[in-house]
Amino acid sequence: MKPVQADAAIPDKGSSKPQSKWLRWAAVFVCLGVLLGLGLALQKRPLPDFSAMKSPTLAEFASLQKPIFAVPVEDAENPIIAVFFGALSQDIVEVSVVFSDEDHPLSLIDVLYDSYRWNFAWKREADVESFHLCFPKGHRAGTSPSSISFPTTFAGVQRFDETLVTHFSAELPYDEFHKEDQRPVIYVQTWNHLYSNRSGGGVSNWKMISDYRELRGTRQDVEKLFRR
Ligand SMILES: [Ca+2]
Repeated sequence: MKPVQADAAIPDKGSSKPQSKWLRWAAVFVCLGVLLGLGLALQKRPLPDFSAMKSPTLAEFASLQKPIFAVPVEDAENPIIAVFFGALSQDIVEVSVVFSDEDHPLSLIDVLYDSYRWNFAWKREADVESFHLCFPKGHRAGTSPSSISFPTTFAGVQRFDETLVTHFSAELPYDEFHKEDQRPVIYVQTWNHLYSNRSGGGVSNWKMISDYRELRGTRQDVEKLFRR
């Protein structure tokens, strides 16, 4: 009679147990991570008191042809709450637009992304996106910019509801912008508020925002306000 080879015949129950155990633990950690994220998300920080801040009064800002913003009607829940103007040099004015929030097209990602921004990245739920009005060297007050520069805030041809958005950079001649009352029109093309000089992104309904709270400060100043 041939002897039974016990090792070969018995199913390897022992090796599957640790594997399922690890999977269970991984699931627990993922759930805890999500719950932590959601919990932290509830700790929204209040907005800085913009109403207590004074509007820019310096001559270089008074004569500025301030931009008009074209915003998608479908992004109406995230309005512009303030626009900061700050001189980076004699020839460059930085414009930082503060939106109340930004909403990713996928709701679950939006919740997690909001939490990440509030608690870890920028300490704010508001979205701030900046661009530069670039003037000719030695310009006088009232002169139009020669170009507008978008450092990592240019949308390119991306759609409003792009799920994975790329931050492009571009500097465009001032002539390539539409004007209304001699003011340049900046299109807010994507859900995370990247800009363009033309109507695009699959957006058909735009709302023109020409009156907004104007404040004085560079992007650096804005970030300091939120980190207080
Ligand atoms: Ca959001």
